[in-house]
Amino acid sequence: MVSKLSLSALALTVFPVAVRAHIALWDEAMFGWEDDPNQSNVVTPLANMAFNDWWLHGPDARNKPPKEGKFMELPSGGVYHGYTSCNKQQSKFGTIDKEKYATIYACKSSTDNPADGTGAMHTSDHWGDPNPKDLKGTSIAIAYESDLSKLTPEMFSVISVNYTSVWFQQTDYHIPSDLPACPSGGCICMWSWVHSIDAGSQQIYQNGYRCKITGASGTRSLPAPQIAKKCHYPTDTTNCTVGPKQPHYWLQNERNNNFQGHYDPPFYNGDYGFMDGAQTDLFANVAAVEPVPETSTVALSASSTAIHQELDSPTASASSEAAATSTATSEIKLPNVSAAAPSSSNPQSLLKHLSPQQESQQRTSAPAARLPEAESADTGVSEELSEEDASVVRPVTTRPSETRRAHPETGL
Ligand SMILES: [Cu+2]
Repeated sequence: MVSKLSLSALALTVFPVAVRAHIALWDEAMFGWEDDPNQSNVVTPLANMAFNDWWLHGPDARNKPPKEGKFMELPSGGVYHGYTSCNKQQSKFGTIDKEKYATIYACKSSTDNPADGTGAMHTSDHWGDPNPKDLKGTSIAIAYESDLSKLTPEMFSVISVNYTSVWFQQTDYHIPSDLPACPSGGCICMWSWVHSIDAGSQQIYQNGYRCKITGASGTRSLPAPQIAKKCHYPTDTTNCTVGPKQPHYWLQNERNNNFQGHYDPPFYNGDYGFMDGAQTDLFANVAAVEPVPETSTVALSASSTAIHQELDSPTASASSEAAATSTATSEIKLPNVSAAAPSSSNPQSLLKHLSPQQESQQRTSAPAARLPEAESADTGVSEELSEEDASVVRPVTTRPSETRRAHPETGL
């Protein structure tokens, strides 16, 4: 009896929380959204589950698609203002002011003890702390697929991370500016959270949403996302996965992509190469072979015209800027320029006039030599220059094939 009591007391000391309180990102475009303003069924954590049960929060959620026309709207280059809370009432969708404005934090206390609130947020930090240290971050990931039945976990790329969440009820997610538009039926997005080991059971949180990128101006498709490897961004990026990274699928019975132990959870922070805010490395592996890093159509047209100009007349580079300026407003698109280049001036024959040394200089400095590589970059054919340039951009290159770790049991 005595030992039972002291065990309970110990348990209360370690986990001062009703472990029932959990969190979701509330948005009407959520799979599983219900009209009930007290909804809290989609906040439950996921651990040790079959794939069908954890994937996008299970069949109950997946079978309740958002209403027609509802999208989580992610503004290109802007900020998505999310609501992360224990209960829908404690968000902008709440109908009872006492609940809605109970606290600025993600969860209100269910007792007189304020620690019950922070406990529900699975952190050892306390309300009012201006510098919380035990928050491990949440993420928004995107898949360019409208059809849920065609969707797989491997299609999701994390595009935004907030290191200091879950903490406040209102959580901002900065959206990259180089994302392409979604198909007409929208994309599917995912909110994910893996919390500190200091306050509660080990688990992941995951919800799905129909979403779209508003004001999208990106023209390139996202490269295939890779598994996020453990590393030390930004102090030592040697082992970091660069480019789009998949969310963490962890601690389930099936389809994990991370096999860290129970007490070494994968987080959405620098421990796995994620930046705080918009993920700006999405095209890092292809940017080196693209002629223009800018996303605007005008800039793209201007520069590719400049390249074209140099191809036609290698000595006329001084005038290329003027040429670019004068044609900047025309709607010349890169594919057109690329297609026209070989017929009017073959870049390969241009290179033949150069000595090997000149050629290597040309290849690393002049846009003329990059054009053919840029063309093939779209089809993933280019090998030579992409390797060279990738090593210039980031000293340690991780080739996609090396980032996958086989499942220890299935070998897949
Ligand atoms: Cu919880």
